[in-house]
Amino acid sequence: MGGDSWKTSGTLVSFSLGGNIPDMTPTLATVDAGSGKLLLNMGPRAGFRRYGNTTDGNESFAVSYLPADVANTDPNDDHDHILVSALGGVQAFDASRVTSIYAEGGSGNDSVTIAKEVLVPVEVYGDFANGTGGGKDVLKAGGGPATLRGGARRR
Ligand SMILES: [Ca+2]
Ligand SMILES: [Ca+2]
Repeated sequence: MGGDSWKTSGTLVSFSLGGNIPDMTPTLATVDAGSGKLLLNMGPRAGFRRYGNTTDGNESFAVSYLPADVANTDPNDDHDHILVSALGGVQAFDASRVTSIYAEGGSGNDSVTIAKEVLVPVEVYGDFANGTGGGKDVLKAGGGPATLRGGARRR
């Protein structure tokens, strides 16, 4: 009897909760399935981050390019990726699915930096696309066609 109950408790201790812990990582951007537009989850889309800070305040987003690496054995990096960095995290998107990048900084002092290696068209607003909102925004375009609007400082 005593031996059986000891075994039961041992099984419980080794039971893994790994698969049951929900992913609480903020969603930094979303690819629109129809248009292939990569929508940065900032400004009016801050709520789409879902976890962590979901407020449209001072936001800083950076978009960079990660070329494919076929030399190693990891199949996950065998194609090019667009990387979105914000809020201390990084998320990778299959570059072949991204046709353009869109962001509205909304309220607050926002920063959006698109690396020069990113060649898809970019449309970025420091505030809201309709011209409302405010803050000192810093926008930097990538290597492709760019529309940058708004903010006290524009680059
Ligand atoms: Ca903002
Ligand atoms: Ca702003």
